[in-house]
Amino acid sequence: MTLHEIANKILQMNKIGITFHVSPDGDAAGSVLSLCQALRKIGKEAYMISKDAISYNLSFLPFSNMLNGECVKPKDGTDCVIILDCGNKERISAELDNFKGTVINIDHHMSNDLYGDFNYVDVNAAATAEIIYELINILNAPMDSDIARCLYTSLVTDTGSFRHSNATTTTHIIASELLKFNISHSDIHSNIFDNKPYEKLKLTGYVLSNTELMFDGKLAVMEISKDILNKLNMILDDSSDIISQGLQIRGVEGSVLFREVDGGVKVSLRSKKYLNVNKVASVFGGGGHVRASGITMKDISLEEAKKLVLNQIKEEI
Ligand SMILES: [Mn+2]
Repeated sequence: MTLHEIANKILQMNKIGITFHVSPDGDAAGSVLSLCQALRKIGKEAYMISKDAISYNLSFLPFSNMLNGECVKPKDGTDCVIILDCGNKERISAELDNFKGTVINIDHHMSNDLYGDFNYVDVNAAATAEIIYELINILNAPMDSDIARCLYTSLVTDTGSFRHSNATTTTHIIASELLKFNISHSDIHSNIFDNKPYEKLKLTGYVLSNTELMFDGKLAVMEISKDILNKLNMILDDSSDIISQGLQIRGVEGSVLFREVDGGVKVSLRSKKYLNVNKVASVFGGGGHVRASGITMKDISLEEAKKLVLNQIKEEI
């Protein structure tokens, strides 16, 4: 299905719920917030569904206070739910079991399992927000600075401030179009990145000083146990900034972070140039992108998870 066809489907709907993946990152939040505003501008009864409240560093985004974790399922009379930036059904941040309306899935994850009635997945888009920018244009919804700030935030977060290899000419062209709406890219950057709790820096220091190098220095291995989080008395919502620091080491191709959670281990994977971390993750039922992927492993210890995943990386690196 083309994006024009998706746009035509949306135009046929009136009451529209929009959601994303659980634990929304900048791309998920920015995409949902911008599409919701755009749909309201063309007269749709659009609203957002989210099981989580938005994280602190994204709370500067316009209308983000409406993402408070209170609306967790479609409201009565909803024609359609649009799911953004979410690769699989299990991660959708909405209860859709009793929903009889249309489900539209718009995403850029390679591992997307096409769970929607209508699906649009563009793996070449650096962020889902790139697709949403185009969709907003097709829908003829007027762009404004609020929408532009949300979309720009998505681009910044999913491209690591335009430095990952996923950032294309298109990404930069869209960014420059958004900047025409008089938004401050510097303020956006500060809000996202210079906004960490003190404990987060302490944790980062701890994780970094315990990072190990494996496979001739090509892989940085990090871990976060429940123990250390308890010691620092903190709840960790996002560890993507920690894992990416592993890639700063000279000669390193990949970085992996094992994090102990209730009922198992979460594994994050990043790479620089050739290691296909999506391939590694898919072996364990995870996925994402070629340079950034994740796995959730249930009923397993930190040590067991490390053994299994590191063995798989050894094959690929
Ligand atoms: Mn994304």
